Amino acid sequence: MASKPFKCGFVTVIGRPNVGKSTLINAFLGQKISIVSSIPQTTRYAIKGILTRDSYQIVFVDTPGMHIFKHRLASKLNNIPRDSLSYCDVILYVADLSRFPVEEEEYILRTVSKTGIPVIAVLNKIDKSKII
Ligand SMILES: Nc1nc2c(ncn2[C@@H]2O[C@H](COP(=O)(O)OP(=O)(O)O)[C@@H](O)[C@H]2O)c(=O)[nH]1
Ligand SMILES: [Mg+2]
Repeated sequence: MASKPFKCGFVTVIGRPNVGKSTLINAFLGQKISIVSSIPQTTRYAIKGILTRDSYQIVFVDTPGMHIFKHRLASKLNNIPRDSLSYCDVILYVADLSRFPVEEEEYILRTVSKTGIPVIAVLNKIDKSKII
């Protein structure tokens, strides 16, 4: 009997600070690999979590939130998600429905769409949604 082909890929999780990216990755992995905090910019590096199953392996890349920067550190933090996009197979774009979209949303979507990489939109915090 032919065995299933083993698949492997990188998934970069991107979005504004505090939308729930780290929470989502921790939920996928069933363990806390990434800091979850209500304080924006807690994830300062691209943290990778690997989910391994019989027929696939997914490397989730958690990134600092992307935003329009007002100071130097924040500007550097934008480089991390941007670099993570250069090697991933799928992008998970996380939107926080408890807040109304702002300029940053457009900035991130513009960055993401330029890559040509398939994007899955995750509508998060629907429990506190102001939109749907
Ligand atoms: N109400 C609500 N809060 C959430 C949800 N997902 C994450 N959070 C909270 O949002 C805050 C930011 O989460 P975090 O994963 O650190 O966001 P990140 O900055 O995008 O990685 C934390 O206080 C989480 O507990 C959700 O679906 N609903
Ligand atoms: Mg985070």
